[in-house]
Amino acid sequence: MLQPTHNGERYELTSPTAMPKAGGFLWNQKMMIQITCRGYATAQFMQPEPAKYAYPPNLEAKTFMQPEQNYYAHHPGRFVYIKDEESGELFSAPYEPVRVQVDRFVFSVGKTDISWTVEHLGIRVTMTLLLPTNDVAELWSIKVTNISGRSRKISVYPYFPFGYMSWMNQEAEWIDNVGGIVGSYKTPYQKAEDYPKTKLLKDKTYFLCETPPQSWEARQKRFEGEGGLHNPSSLKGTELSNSDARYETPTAVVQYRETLKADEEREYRFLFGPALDETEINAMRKKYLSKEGFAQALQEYQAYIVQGSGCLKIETPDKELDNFVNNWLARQIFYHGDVNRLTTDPQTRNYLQDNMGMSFIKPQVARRAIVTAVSQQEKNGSMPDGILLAEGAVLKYINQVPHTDHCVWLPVALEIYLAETGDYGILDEIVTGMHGDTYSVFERFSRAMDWLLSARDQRGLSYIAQGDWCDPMNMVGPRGIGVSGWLTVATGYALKLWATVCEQHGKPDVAAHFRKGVEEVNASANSHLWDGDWYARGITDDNVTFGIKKDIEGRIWLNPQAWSILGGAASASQIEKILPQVDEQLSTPYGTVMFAPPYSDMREDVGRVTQKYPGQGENGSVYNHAGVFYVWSLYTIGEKDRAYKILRQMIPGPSKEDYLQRGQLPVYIPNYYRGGWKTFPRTAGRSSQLFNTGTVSWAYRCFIEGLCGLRGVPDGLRVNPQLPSDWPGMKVTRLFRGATFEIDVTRADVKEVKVVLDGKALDEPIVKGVVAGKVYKLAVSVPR
Ligand code: CEZ
Repeated sequence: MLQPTHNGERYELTSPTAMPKAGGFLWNQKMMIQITCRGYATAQFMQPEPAKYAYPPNLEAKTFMQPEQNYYAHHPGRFVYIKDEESGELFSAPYEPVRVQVDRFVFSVGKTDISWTVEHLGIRVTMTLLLPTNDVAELWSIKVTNISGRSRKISVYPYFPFGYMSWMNQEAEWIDNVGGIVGSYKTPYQKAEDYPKTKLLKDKTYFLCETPPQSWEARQKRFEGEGGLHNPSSLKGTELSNSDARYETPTAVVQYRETLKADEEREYRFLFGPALDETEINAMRKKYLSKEGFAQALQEYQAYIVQGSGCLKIETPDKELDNFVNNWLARQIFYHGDVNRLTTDPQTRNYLQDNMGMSFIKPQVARRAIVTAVSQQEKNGSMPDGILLAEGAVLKYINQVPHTDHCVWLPVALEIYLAETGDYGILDEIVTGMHGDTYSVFERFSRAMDWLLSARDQRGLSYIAQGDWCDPMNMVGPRGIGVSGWLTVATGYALKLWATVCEQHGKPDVAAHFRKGVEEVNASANSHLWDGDWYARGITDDNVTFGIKKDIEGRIWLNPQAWSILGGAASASQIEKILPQVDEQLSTPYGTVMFAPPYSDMREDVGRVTQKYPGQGENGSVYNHAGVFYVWSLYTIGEKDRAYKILRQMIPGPSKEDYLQRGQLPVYIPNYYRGGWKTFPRTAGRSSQLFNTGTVSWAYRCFIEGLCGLRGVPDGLRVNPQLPSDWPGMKVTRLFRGATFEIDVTRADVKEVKVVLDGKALDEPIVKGVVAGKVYKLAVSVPR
């Protein structure tokens, strides 16, 4: 049903019904498309705000990408109908809209293309989607082969619906001059002051055909007739009606009537995308719509994706794991770091974490992001809710809700960047901010840490305002009194990380100041938040502590536990109490849930998070971002079996049951899997299908610095693999500061990790004086 092919470069799913929402995604710096095995697609491009060029047939609110998004017959998608002209039989590829059980179905997700092979009625249809690297367009090739062994008469009808483009003005028609169907519309607006912004929007969607078709249809109603999408009336005739759409829902369908000898094939190419005007459409046609144009685009796109290959290759006893880590994880990080989730105002915490992963892939990108972020620091040292990336961008949606955690992510991101590069020079960079103040990066970090220290109540606990890492925790502290247990211990962690950097940078006084801060913060956490076996999640405006034993719902939360381990609030004996509680109360076969039990109803002193469906999103799902913080905290204390178990659970598979339950291909980590394992076993484990998640930078770090234990220190690479107990060994190739490390890890009768470099045993497990360009061969022994 589902297997890796081509050395794990692709995953192939052979059923359109087993995991109906399973899909793949492609992107470039200007656009993104997510497409399911059945042909439904969600595409967005930047102009510079996210926009669409194919719409659903009804009015759609503008919103961020939705979890577990629903698909329905008229959902935007890319399809081909095939009609047997002799028998009148009909089917469609990939599967929708006709939904005929075909003889063979292969949905094949690659890193640089997505394709389908569908066989039915003796006809093979191959559809392949490519993206260009620097333009917004979809490059489709559709190949039709007669595999019936006899001569055939068929019609091929690519169907690319445009949807309801605008309630103000929309039309579509075939335009000879461009060789395709063009939908034109006006992006709706109401305020006069918005008019100038709409003037240069790409209010045309084109569907261009390399080969001129026999007939076409641009009006959705005319295409469907009374037969509907499953059996469109217009496909009954010999030709389509060549109709236009005049303030009627536009569409794009064309017909190729073919006579095919046995084994004969036809290949068609199409270009689908948005444009400003006909000149632009023709320029796109000229550039791409040919065999050579497609080949060239693919080559460029492959070169683009290769830049995101990452710095780690592993060979472990778990082949499926190797596949994911070696082929797919870095790609997902590259997507995040290179395009910032296709938004012009990423949340500050997302921006910093997405970019911190780039430290492993393209460190200069991480560097630039850290500097960009601090250049938008407020005058009082705090960080804004979002980072503005385009001219004219404004803070939108969730970024208009005050969250108090954004400063925490600065040293978190910096730590990884410094470990990877050793580039302490970044700290001395002078940055004039958008509010007109000038400080070095070092000073800006210190100011941010001082702000964290200042944003605490008389007990020393951190105010939450309308949210912390948990966006929808919006009603704990709206009156400015409530505090976050997580943010308190996270402040401890941030200060601790920063103090270490201060020491490394030769600033012992500043370090001492922040070390004292760490002690204070951790002491406050222990006096007010420790509940006997774990830490509370917070204290509300009305002084009610929650996330504690006496709560029936939201009793124990993962984040305060993970971060108290990281920040040092939790002592060894407290950790000994916490870990079994997490095992017992939070672990499920699909990962560790963010808290339990989920809330069944609104709790007005906690907020919107409690209104989400139990086990969905932040209301107690296996929220992988929270899970991966915990995994990293476990690696920092040598809890290798617990850590690995949860890390592995973030990846779908490899058993068939697991794939079916999660419903997702192992080509990315989603933001959550449903929780509620005890109450709703039927839906537990189901993937959100959302590949935007801060999880991946941390997950990569957990593999590199945790499992493989290959972590940068100022003077080199420290080696401390943390294999799960049942692994005999592993092989690793790690790129680090321009050098290549080839590492063979085996078990031996040693008390601690022993490293032999090019035949010579090292005194301590650190390879120093790393020379770029050099290959280091390490034999590493770990205790049995
Ligand atoms: O967004 C993420 C945020 O991007 O939720 C995380 C948060 O740390 C990330 O910065 C945890 O709250 O508003 C909502 O209710 C949404 O659920 C968002 O909070 C959530 C979505 O997953 C975004 O796709």
